[in-house]
Amino acid sequence: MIIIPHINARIVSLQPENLMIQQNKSKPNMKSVICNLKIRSRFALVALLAFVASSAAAADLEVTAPTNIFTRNTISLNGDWHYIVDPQEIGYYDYRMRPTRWGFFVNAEPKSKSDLVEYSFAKAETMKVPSTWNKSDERLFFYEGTVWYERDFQYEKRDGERTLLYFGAVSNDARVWLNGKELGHHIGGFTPFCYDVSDVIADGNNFVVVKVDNKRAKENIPTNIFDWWNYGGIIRDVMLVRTPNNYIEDYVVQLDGQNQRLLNCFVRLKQPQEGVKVTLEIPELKIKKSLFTNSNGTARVQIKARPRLWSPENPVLYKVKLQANGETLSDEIGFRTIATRGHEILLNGKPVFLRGIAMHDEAPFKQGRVTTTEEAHTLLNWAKELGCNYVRLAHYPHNELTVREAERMGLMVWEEIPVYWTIDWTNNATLENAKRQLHDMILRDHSRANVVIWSIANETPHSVERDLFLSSLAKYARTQDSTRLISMAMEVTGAKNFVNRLNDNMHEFVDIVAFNQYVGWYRDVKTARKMTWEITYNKPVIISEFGGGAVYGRHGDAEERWTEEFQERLYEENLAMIDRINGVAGTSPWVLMDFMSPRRPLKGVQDWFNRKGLFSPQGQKKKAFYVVQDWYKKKKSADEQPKKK
Ligand code: GCB
Repeated sequence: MIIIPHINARIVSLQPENLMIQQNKSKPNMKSVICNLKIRSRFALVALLAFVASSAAAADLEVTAPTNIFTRNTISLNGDWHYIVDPQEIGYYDYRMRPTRWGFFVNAEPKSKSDLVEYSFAKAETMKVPSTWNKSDERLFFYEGTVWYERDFQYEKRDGERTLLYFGAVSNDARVWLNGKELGHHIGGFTPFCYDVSDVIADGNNFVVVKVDNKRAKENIPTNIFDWWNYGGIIRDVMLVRTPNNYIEDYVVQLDGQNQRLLNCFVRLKQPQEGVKVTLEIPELKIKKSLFTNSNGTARVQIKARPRLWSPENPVLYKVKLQANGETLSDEIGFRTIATRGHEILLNGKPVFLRGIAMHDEAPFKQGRVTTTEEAHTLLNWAKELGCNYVRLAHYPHNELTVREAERMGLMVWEEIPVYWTIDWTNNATLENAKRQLHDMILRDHSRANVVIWSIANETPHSVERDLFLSSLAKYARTQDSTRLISMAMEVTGAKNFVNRLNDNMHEFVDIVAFNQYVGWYRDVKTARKMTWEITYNKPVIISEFGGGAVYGRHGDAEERWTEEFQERLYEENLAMIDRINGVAGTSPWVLMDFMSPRRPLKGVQDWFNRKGLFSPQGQKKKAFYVVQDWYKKKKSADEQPKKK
């Protein structure tokens, strides 16, 4: 705020008429305010600028996004939103690059025929939300910058309720205003966020404005470089949520890790209110319990039960009902345990080989992000056809719909945050950003039985700073969820005489050592037969990536890059090699479907696609698909054989 009292008084007294009028004007803002107010002294000018800048800062109304959004009392705000492309951010900064009070979030319209307003949401084109702008407007295919979104809606306010405004994900940086009031600023393009708008939303007409920015930056998570398309936009669902005044913000109902006849249940209310009755029902297990919250607003209980266990062969889910303060939440929850023993991964106490495939959150046939269960189902069904019991959701949190669909289909899941390649390891804000993404991913999905691994990073260059950053993330992940396995995709170091070593200080912080290797693609395939592997850690090993590119329908001999035959041989050689690596408990070849990447410009071959898919973007199977499918058949029958203890 302004520090000089007499200036302050003057400006405040001027505010109602003069400043309000100016709200309608975009470009001339500071210049014309200054003329209108006839402020001549430099001192007064500085003070006015300070006032404007400070008033642009908003109270942060962000609240934790409640878990299981789909069961809540929601009103969808998906659909047509107006949008304005703003490469110079004129809707946010004035012509001196200071945040302006009269930005696009005001949603101005001229009040008289002489008024100058140089934008109009009402006249702007519309785009479907959720979507990516790169695939919705061909002019924005390569665009990295700011796009403004606006939508009007009607709302009926009810007494005794709260209203939340929920975003499934906005890539990558979002500022949100409701009826001209800034609600907050959210960074991180793949996790949900939410505002309590109870005091901002109006009974009747409302408008919401979102400034979305997908510019890359060194200190971001992900950072400046990454091998996938930098899709921008409101990429997941937008909803209003009606809740009781004090609602269930989070809950977990899961099988005890040590005792398969015990369920651990935890409920947390939004506010720390004591003595609130919470009812928990699992009708099929004949469970009906009343719990009462403590002074933290949380309740915990252990319940004896003998549920059938969730597994890929039998992905049984139980209907679970929770009630508190007049609100009923329903979920479908699976019960299972996940653990490791030496080199083995144990699902429900039994060793299991993770027959996986890595995949991006990219929609089949049309690209852009996955926005529907149907799209998720198509991709996951391809994974099932391949013989998978597991998918690696690389390299950032995918749509919640995908995780849920995978659970119904019996696919275990590795979830990951985009700590990818050359992160700004010494930047504290970067670490906080990574933690926040990890936190929000875990909070969103910790009731899903199929999520077995939280991954904290991918292919990061070794250094002391990186070790500090990643170990801090690993420890943090355990404080958020002690029941799942922690991993990360490491790299192997090649040595003389075809020896490969996995040598990573992070081994002690993870439960599973996973690594990516590209013998046959970035390294010569003919050497695969000679390779030996030294992995000395007594932990299960997952080969989190291997593979190579082929254009679907391009044929030739196995020596010719980009042919299906080349990729097919690469897989044959790799799988034979992997069979000789000690301790391998799972694989996720790279990758299910060709995906878009700006690092893949080769014309006539890549055309902006990373071609390492076993499927083309149109869902056609390349020859290598069948090689992996055969191998997984063998792995499956080996798993089904009785094991010697
Ligand atoms: C990797 C990365 C993955 C890339 C892949 C490739 O190691 O983890 O994101 O897309 O290699 O195709 O080079």
